[in-house]
Amino acid sequence: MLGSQLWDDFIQLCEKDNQKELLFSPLADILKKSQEAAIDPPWFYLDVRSGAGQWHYLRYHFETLTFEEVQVSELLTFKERLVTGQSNSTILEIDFTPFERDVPKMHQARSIGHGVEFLNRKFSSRLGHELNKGDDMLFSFLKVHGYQGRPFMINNTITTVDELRQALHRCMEFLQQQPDELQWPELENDLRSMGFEPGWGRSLAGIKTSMSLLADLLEAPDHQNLEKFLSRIPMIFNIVILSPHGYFGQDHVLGLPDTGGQVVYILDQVRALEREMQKRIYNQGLDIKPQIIIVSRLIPESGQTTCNEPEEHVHGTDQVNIIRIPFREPDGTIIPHWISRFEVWPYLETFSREAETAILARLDRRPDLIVGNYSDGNLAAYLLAQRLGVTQCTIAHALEKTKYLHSALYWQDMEEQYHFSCQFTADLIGMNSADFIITSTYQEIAGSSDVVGQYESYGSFTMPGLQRVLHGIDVYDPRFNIVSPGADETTYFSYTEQERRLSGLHRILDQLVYGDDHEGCRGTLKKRDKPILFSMARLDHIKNLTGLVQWFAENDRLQQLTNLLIIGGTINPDESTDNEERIQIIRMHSLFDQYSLDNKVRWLGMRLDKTLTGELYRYVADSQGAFVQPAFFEAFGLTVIEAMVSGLPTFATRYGGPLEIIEDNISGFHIDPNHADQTSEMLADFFERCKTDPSYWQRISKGARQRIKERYTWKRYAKRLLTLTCIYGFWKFATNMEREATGRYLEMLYHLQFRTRAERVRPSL
Ligand code: UDP
Ligand code: LCN
Repeated sequence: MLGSQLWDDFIQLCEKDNQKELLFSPLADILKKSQEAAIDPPWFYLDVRSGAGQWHYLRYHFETLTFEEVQVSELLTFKERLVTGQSNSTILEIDFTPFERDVPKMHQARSIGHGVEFLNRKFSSRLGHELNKGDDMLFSFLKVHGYQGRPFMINNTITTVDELRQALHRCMEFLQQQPDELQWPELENDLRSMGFEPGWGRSLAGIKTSMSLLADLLEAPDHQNLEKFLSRIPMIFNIVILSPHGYFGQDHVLGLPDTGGQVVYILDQVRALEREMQKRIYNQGLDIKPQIIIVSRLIPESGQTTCNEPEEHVHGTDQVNIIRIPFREPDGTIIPHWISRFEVWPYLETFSREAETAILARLDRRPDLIVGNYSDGNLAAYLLAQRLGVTQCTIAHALEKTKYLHSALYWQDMEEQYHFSCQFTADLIGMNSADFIITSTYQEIAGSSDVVGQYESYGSFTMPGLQRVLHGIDVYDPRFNIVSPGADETTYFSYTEQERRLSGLHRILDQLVYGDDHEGCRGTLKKRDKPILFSMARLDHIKNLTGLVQWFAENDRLQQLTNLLIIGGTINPDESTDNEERIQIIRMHSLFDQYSLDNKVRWLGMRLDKTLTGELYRYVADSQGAFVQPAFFEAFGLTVIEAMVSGLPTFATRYGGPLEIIEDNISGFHIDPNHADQTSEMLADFFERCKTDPSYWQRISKGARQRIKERYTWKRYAKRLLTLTCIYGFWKFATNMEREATGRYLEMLYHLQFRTRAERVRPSL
């Protein structure tokens, strides 16, 4: 029984029995915080979430009237019994607790997602306490850097920490006497004779800063200086990014099955990363061109896309390329067609081996960082990083576990379609092998006061008959770091920036929005003088675009006040290759028919290119309209930040990332997709208020733009990701964070559990 249902029943009971005071009792407190209940008389079990990542498991006996706290294994076993009907089934228990004894953990919920700050504080004090040992570590770390045989930072003439101290002192005195405009090439000979190699900086000021930071650290380590110094060391020249499953390309891919925000995210991410890497390398005084490789799947039958090409250069970059590797049958035959992300599991191992060969051939050295995306990319990243001994970063974008109700407990019922036995095991391996995990929001890790975080849901769960996870991941682990993405600033900018606006596109937009042609669209907007209520997404069930159409259809006031514009899917169900999408298309048509919406709603069943969508958000803002993101759950929500930065008041789901992106009634509004009437009234109230008080629209629009500018930019993202790579690289080197024992455990999990399950997956055509 879900916690929400338990709570509703409790309220009803209190009202029926006229015992309203019970609603304010400690019992009510516990029931309200219960995520689930499991009942099989005389036992009644509860799992109570008292805060982020804080769980208590309780059981009550109806006959003896006793309440007691139990171990999580007890609750999970009880649940298994309810599902399978079998008692005492023997099952694999997975528990990472014993491997985490030496890993420092945070204790405060507000520290979650700030792992690197915590590690820096924790270890820099340790560096200080362990006196010479800490200095030795820094010294040895400086010695390992170089590029293609050329050492950076210090050379072999400096052999001890004391010598390093003296050399720094001498060198800083020397630099003090040099003219400010000198740069590394002019100083190189002198500095080399003192034991220093390139990497300290290009300008004299830069070199001095790096040297004095190190001198201070050798004197007394402190966490801020440590972060500053480590992020100045030249360590990152090549990055590999893995995104195997979808159609990964630059044209005609958005909206195809399994291809959405992740592609947009990665393409913007690599551009920002390359710029930041180039800037850093230049400032370090080096002349090396960084490279980024995106590894995706080569799909021979890939329609209008370029996903059948083994290589593609990324527009607007110098050295970023997409390399595509095919999926193969065990006999080596290439699989020609697209395969759903739920069915890719048997192919990833050979994919990762072939990727390794291609990467090494291209770079001629090991990459400095491997980033996995989504469950499949993270598993492939694990295999690669393990073989190459490279720092591994995990990005989930969305974890499927919380998207499907009881997806672990009733996995067997969903296995044929979704293969969660593979996916959740891959997730456990990916997140536990990563050196660090990047998330877009806090929510993604640890949820909110009443919603469990996506990562948190891997804390403990059971998949009856397969595995009982007692401790899968801890949200207080310092691996977690919140680094939010941005919206591409060249495409998405405020409607007020008139001089940058693409007014040449307005004729096309007029036609798309108000035209009456029906090629690929349905419905016509008869009245032009109303604000546009706009939404755009893939036409998946979870995106709930049909829900929004229904709210609109059932609210006369909202219909009077606005025009509804929907972009998503295709209007012809026969054109869709995706089952879920087909169901949504049919539902959309039946809503149009049932509520006679053809004169009130415009549905564009097409994918618009990025330039056009960029201007469309602003075009909608010109009409003093708003954007709605009505999803039942949205992991992050790129459309939300795109709309906000364009200046559109945005109403977005309170389930997932948008709850954090938007500050309610300041930079937008939170809506609850499960309470249709309340939400549609809220929308109508907003437009009614704006009619009498246009400054209200302006206020929210300004708040939205400001929020994105302050928090969600790719520039900030790139700086943070590179800094994290340097710092985790250092701690991995300096401590036993390599987690050797965990590595061995993960290998068992991979070979004995994951592979066995993956072998059973037979992809459907
Ligand atoms: N998008 C687009 N054209 C469309 C539909 C979507 O360009 O017709 C883009 C949208 O602008 C956004 C991305 O696709 O950048 C969707 O990302 P989001 O995070 O909102 O959702 P996801 O599809 O990843 O679940
Ligand atoms: C996947 C999702 O479902 C979205 O919520 C994110 O915005 C997107 O990836 C990019 O991370």
